[in-house]
Amino acid sequence: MSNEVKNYDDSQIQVLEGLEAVRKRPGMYIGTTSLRGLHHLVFEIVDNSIDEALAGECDCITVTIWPDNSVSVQDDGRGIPSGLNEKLGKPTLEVVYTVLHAGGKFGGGGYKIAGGLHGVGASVVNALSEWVEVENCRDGERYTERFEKGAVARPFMHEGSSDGRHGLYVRFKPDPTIFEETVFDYDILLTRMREQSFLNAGVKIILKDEREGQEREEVLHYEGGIVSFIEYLNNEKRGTPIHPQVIYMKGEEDGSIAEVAMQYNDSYNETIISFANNMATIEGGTHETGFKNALTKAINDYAKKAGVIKPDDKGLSGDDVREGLVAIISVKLTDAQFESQTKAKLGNSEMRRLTDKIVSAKLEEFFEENPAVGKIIIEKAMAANRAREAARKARELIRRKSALDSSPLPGKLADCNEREARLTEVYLVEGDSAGGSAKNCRDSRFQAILPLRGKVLNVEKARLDKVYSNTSLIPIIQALGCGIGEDFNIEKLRYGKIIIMADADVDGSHIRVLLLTFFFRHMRGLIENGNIYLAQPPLYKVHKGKQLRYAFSEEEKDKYVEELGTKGVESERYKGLGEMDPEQLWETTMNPETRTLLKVTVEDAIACDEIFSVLMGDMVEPRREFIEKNAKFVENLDI
Ligand code: 28F
Repeated sequence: MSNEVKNYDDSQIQVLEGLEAVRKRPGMYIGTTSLRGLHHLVFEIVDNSIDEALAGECDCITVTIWPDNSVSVQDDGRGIPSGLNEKLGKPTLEVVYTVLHAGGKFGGGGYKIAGGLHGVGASVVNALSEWVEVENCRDGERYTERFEKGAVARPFMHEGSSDGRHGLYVRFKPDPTIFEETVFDYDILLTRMREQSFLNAGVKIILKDEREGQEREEVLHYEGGIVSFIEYLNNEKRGTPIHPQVIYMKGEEDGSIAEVAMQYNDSYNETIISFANNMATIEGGTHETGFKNALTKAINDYAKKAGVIKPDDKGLSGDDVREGLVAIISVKLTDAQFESQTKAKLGNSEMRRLTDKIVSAKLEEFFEENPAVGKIIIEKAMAANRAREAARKARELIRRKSALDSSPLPGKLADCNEREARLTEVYLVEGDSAGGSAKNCRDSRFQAILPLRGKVLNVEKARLDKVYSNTSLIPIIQALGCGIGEDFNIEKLRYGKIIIMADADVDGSHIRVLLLTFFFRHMRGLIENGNIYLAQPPLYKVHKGKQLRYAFSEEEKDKYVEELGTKGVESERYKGLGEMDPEQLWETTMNPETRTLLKVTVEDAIACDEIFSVLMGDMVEPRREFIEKNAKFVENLDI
């Protein structure tokens, strides 16, 4: 430990305090220190290259995962100005990487439109990295600097000529004392890089994985921008487009830009994905509201003009006109205001007016110029309207029926005594035998059991009226008590936790996906509110004499076999929940003290949406390919 006294000047102290603040409360700067936060580091650095691309100065961005699980990002932009920052008397590069918020937005200058602003995130990434190496090629010269946990480790150096190269190269290794997980997931980076290349038409992003045995490379480059995004989403995985061209609209006002791309397919689901300044607004906001209002009005106006709807008819609802719709809304604006603390809902009211104005004008024009397509779209909305009418009648029938036998709860439900929802949980159990043993071992004070009858309907391919007349779904709808679709009201939910308990085999997985698809499509509020869980029954019983262990994975089984001393040890794979006696089922899967539950969260609507559309759509090919590609995701979700 060197004993020289470091006399920091006040700017060094400001730097160290700033970076210390980031290391103390990383969540304040990157959301979480989970896998999502780890990948957010890459997104922050890439955003700075995207800014350089938006300035028209960079054509290609290369992102590489290295064997030591460091990541490098390289662009061919101008490079960071090589002079000294006049205020601090330090190289601009060092200031961008060590002073919090050193960049345009906080230091004056442009505005944040691409999720980053030339270095806004760089100092945060630096603070949270074990080391960062920067190579800056600017005006034919090459400069380097190295940092460790945010502090300068090797000072700024002018290395000489850049041999004609220009741009910035940053390689960093996240600090394992901050991040629980430091192994990068190629697919998480791929999803976001693909999104960025759609949202910034013409920017080429190359993603490489150089790790042993999983070398991969993908070039993401779409001149078509969000039109290409629609083509990507509407490929065979979601259903077949019902009109050839993607409808594209764009408008600007007071420096704000709104872009919309949309296309209908033959499925019954709507996929609307919106962005503000290239960041996904999963909870929507004013830009989505403006789009939806204009869409519903434009289609009703056109249907009335075409005589398909009588002037005094009720008209088509928002759900009717959005059935089978895939749409991307991307807005770029200066002072973006977000409503929810997750920054996932846009609040600027001017964006409602802007998207409404653009979509109204452009759609009317489009229908005039493409009457055949207008007709197809109206016919689909009319069919959806008829199905909704049928669903309403079916729902009324159920209501009347349950009103008649005045027991709105399904016969099979073994309810619990506690009436306060947040203290209770209901197990949705596959099959009567497992349902029977679950009823025997549960704690009836707060645990309810609903055995599921037969196969749950695949709602991915069914309209609402089929859902209401499906004997396996109706008991679930009645037991939960909060309605579905337009009727959904989470205040009326009868249980705090809804726990899907199915076998750890293929059938069990299928039931899980069917139920998750149903909840995702018709009761998404339950997933967003964190009410849905997956029970984790053990895979193996490992025993030797009186000693008994339950293993929940292959690795755990091997570990227990090892632990009990291999000879005389037996391990049996549980085929189904029914094989377990009530005590074992209670101990391993239902006792809150000892069980493991997996909470299902809508981490990324696109990924989940894709999973349900692909897994549950009726196209076999993409389904198999998707499972192979995403097995680990599916495993993680334990589907
Ligand atoms: C791998 C990550 O960070 N690329 C960057 C630039 C370009 C400029 C810049 C960056 C000082 C404080 C504004 C060059 N010439 N890739 C990147 N490329 N930062 S970061 O300027 C930083 C200024 O904020 C740049 C003219 N204007 C801007």
